[in-house]
Amino acid sequence: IATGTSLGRPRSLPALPLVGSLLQLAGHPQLHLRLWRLQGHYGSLYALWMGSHYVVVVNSYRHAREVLLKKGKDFAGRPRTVTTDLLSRGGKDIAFASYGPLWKFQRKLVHTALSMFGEGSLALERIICREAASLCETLSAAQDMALDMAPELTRAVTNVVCSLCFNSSYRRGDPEFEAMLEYSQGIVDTVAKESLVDIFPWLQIFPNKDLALLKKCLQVRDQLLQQKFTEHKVPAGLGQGDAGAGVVGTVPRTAWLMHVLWQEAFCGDTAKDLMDALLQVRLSAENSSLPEPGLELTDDHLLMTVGDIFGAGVETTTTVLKWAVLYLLHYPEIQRKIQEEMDHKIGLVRHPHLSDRPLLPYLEATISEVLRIRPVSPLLIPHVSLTDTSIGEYSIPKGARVIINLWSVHHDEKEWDKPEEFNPGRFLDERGQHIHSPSPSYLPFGAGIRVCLGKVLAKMELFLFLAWVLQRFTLECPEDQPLPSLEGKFGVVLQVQKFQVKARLREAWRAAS
Ligand code: HEM
Ligand code: PLO
Repeated sequence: IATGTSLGRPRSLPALPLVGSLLQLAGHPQLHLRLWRLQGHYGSLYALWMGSHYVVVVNSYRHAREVLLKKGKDFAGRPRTVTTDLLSRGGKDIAFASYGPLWKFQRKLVHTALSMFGEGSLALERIICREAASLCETLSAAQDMALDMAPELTRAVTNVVCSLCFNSSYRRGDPEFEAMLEYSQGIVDTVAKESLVDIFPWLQIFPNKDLALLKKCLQVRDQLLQQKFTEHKVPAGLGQGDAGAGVVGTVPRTAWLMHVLWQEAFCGDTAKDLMDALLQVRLSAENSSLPEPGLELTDDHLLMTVGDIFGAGVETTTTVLKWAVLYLLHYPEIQRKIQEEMDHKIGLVRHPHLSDRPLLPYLEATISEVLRIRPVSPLLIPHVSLTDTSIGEYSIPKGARVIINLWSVHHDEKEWDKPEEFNPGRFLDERGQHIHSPSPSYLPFGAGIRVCLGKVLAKMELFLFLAWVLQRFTLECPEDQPLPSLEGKFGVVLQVQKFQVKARLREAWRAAS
């Protein structure tokens, strides 16, 4: 025990040999809710066994903060599971890779690329607005008809990450886009479900429907990624400059590589997108006289990294947009309030810009409330302790899997007034002006060294897409249909059940145009 004192272990659910605590969890498809309710009996921090894996479940903000922020490095590992290993070719991506120099390097590269390509830049705003305009066109064309907005929202969001990763985009009905929709759904349905294969890897030898579907979907995804990769392979000669040859000795290696990335990929104007940038960094690293041992980016690393950004970029933001639309159908008065704020602050003559964010606190508060009440990633991605350590007054052994139950953190009655109530106003000050969280128990993007890499991008998209749509349309539930369910479907993201919407052009917009 790291602390040197004799701390005890967290209370554990009963566990049987081989199956562990599976009996308490089996038959509960909504794992986040099951783990939330188990607090009643075991307290907010408890342990359980998934097969032979020791798992600690954290349900309070105080402990989540300790794991993610105070002892972030102790808990920066990721478990290896059968499904995520298939998805990431054995952890060669960012999200499912364990802590190590290569993971750090990949994360840093993507972070730099995202901040240089887009975040806060006009280029990215232009891309998002282009897609928002196209989304509004589609909604206009479907005037007053009941429409499943999901594929349209997905296409808009996909085109933003597609522009960012591959400098390309999809038209409506593009067969490649349809294939992507299908494989991505298959992956979301099967990956990281703590399914039986992940608990008992030896079950792989038996036929397993989920695993077969995952493998089929991954084949389609890999083909698509490979094709983009081949198209981007840097033509011979490009990026082979002598940048950095004299720098190596004086600057730490990683910093040197970042310098090369900066110089060649971004300032040199040769990298059009993330794929280009990653390829160029690798080329520069290979051409340096001293290749960094342990920092060798293979084709698989590049492919899986882009796959992560593409997958995360699409599934998370689209899911939040779907939740936002669903809540607006349930709370028309909140939708009206957002529209009044927009009419008042922006009007109907011009389109919303990113710089309007401070002018629209009620819209921002609504987005914050959607992220609280239906967290996209209700159990984050499991963390793993890299050393013997502790949480609160309990000792945690090296190798423990730590699940942060974000659902519990966002629905804690001690922190939130009526947590199941959808109330954007809770994020505003008394004058309804400033956006602030009334409780620190709010971590929609995680925190610390594993914090979401796409937070800034996601917030830009959520704001612009919702602002564009709500300036023009009122979203309603079709008259002949009941209000769709607000219950999520647990998985690697908390999914929304299919529903239809009627997008009615606003009278005010019609009159103004
Ligand atoms: C990780 C939330 C959008 C890329 C995460 C995590 C959460 C999260 C909770 C896990 C943190 C942890 O395990 O401790 C969200 C939400 C989003 C969103 C709520 C949208 C509203 C995006 C976008 C991208 C992205 C647009 C890509 C551009 C990633 C990556 C990781 C991650 C690469 C893994 C980080 C690591 O393990 O080091 N995100 N995310 N996310 N997110 Fe996001
Ligand atoms: C979504 C389906 C894609 O086809 C593959 C993919 C890659 C990265 C994953 C993402 C999926 C789901 C959401 C994840 C993301 C990495 C970070 C993000 C898990 C499986 C979150 C919310 O943590």
